[in-house]
Amino acid sequence: MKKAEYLSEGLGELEIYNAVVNGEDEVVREAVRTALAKGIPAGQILSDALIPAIMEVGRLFETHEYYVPEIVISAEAMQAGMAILRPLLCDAGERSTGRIALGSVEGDMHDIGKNLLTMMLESIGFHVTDLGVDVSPRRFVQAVVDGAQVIGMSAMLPTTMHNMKVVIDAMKAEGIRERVKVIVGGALVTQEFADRIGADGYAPDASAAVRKVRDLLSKAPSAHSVKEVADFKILARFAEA
Ligand code: B12
Repeated sequence: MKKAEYLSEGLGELEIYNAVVNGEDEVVREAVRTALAKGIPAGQILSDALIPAIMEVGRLFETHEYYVPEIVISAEAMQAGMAILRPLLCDAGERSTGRIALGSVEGDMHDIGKNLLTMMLESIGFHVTDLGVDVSPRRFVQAVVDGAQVIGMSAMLPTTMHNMKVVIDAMKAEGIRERVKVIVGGALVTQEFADRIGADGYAPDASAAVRKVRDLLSKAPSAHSVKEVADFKILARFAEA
């Protein structure tokens, strides 16, 4: 296993990292609670331990040291840690009236990146509807009808990315495309792809996505300003690294 030397052993971040890579969800829960009790901010645990760990899992998959069963177990361990952090990251003082619906497109079961984005948007006060994974175009359209100002679509596979365009086309067919801003993301998604399918925005990571959503909402008639929180800045620092 590639060791994350920069992580602090004493504060428990290295233990969290190793436990995610090894797929030990109970150890992750315990170590996250211990790190919080030692005063490490939730955002730092996420950006310095959980995210680097799942990236390492991705690297191990690419080098054929890990296979799908290992990734599933590591992803579950990561989600176990995120579940503990979620209420802490989402405890925003100021609420925004920005309404966003997020989902992984039809055929795509990856949701860690989407869940991270959901947490970050909630942490700065947006009202986020998580549509889940394998979301049909009809369900995205319904979210717009239900009042979402921004639709966020996530896709991690070359075989599911095209479903983003299917959703945009379905919005056009229903005559609701102009009522909503569409932002897309995921490992293989690029700005060029976003432009090609007619999305309003693209972002390579969750912190850039938050900035993009704020930008899109500021152009919308009912946009409201939102407050940055410390955890968001920590995540932004990670994304820039
Ligand atoms: C974990 C994982 C899984 C888990 C998913 C568990 C879960 N609950 O999500 C499981 C085991 C289920 C899985 C299954 C598969 N996977 Co997989 N998986 C991964 C892995 C290792 C990590 C993905 C991840 O969570 N990254 C961490 C998060 C934080 O990053 P992220 O998802 O990229 O999200 C960030 C940005 O992309 C962006 N973002 C994401 N969504 C959105 C949305 C918006 C609107 C915006 C603005 C931004 C944004 O912000 C996020 C946060 O910063 C990647 C490897 C990799 N390098 O990405 C492969 C990977 C994505 N998987 C891959 C494959 C092939 C598969 C399978 C087909 C494997 C198989 N043979 O069965 C299946 C497909 C299942 C399906 N139908 O979806 C390939 C896809 C690429 C390709 N060329 O095909 C990858 C790249 C691995 C590889 N190198 O081959 N996988």
